[in-house]
Amino acid sequence: MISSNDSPLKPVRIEQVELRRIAMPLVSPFRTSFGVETDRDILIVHVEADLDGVAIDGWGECVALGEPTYSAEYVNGAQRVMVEHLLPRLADAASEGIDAADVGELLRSVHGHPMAKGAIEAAVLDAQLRAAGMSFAELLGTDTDTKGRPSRIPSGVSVGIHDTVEALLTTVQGYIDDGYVRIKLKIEPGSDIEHVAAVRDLIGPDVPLQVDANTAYRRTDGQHLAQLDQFDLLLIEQPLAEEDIVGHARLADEVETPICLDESLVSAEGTADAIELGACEIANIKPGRVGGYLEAIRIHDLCLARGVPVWCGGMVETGIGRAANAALAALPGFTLPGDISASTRFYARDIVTDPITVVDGHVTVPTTPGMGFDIDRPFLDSVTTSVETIHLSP
Ligand code: SMG
Ligand code: MG
Repeated sequence: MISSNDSPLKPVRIEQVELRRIAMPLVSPFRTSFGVETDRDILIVHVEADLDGVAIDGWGECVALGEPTYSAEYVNGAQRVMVEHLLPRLADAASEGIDAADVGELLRSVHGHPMAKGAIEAAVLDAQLRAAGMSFAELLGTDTDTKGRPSRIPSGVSVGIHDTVEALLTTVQGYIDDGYVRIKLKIEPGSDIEHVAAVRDLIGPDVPLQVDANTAYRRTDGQHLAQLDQFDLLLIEQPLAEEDIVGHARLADEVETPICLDESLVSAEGTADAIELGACEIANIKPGRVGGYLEAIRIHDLCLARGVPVWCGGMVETGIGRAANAALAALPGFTLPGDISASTRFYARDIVTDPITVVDGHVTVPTTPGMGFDIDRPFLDSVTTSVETIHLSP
């Protein structure tokens, strides 16, 4: 679909790349088993491209967090690896013209750093799509549903760990009132069974509910986690360490609730292996975590072929990342609601002019040319804390 041979997109020459850091306070602290986020320090990749003499901008959001606590990547490291290792590898091709489908191969000799690579690929793809006047959803064929109506996707919300059950219930009730069709609770030892029981009691048996441990448990916690089976959860996300594929496979035998991997899945090959080993009954697909939207599509395709349900995860993105996630999540294998909540779930004001909104529990797939958003330049400038510019071609 998006290989360079049959792509409807033309390569773009890239003159320079601007690496912008922005400071975005969260509307409320977001606590997970690995820490608390109160403000995001986000790296935005802005490619300044040219197609047949016409200037085109392309934007990509790097999902690396401020500290290497979700995964090994972190925002300062992502920026350094872009400047010192990734962007120089694009320099030769940049003056001829780059196709997003070739970025992965051009950057392959650098080990790891999928979030940094994925942000560059997204910015190139955004520029190519804008040049073609085409939306990412149109490229994917997800702009309309089977009846030709604008596509929409169900919206789930991720709820942080709360100090008390009472506070958690107040927060969850607020999201139910906002119309979210699925609740995900962050859990950790000490904030799990009782919290999930109280939320299930609050929302009743029919609202889809799932939990995310962000690697907080150990192999020996199988019987403890099996207590969650009574709450009819959609899935348990990433209970064990990122590297512990065998542990997840054993847990999948011990616990009835399906085991879903997030942090462990960083490539299509690794996902196929985890599925084969019985460690991944459901897959959380995050384009940033796997090196970009194109690898995310490959993972979707292989999961669909193997009958493994997938859903689209979130990394507390701004409207840049969220818009593209919404277009991706309308692909047919995404049979579970994603962490694609409204922009206002995390941000008082977004850096795009058309932030994601949730209506009747759904998000309309954006069809703006490019990855699905337009930048609010004055507001982006006002939250920018630094700009590093790298010249790629004359
Ligand atoms: O973007 O809505 C969102 C947050 C979804 O819970 C979420 N993400 O492990 O799935 C996850 C976390 C990673 C980021 S936590 C700061
Ligand atoms: Mg997760």
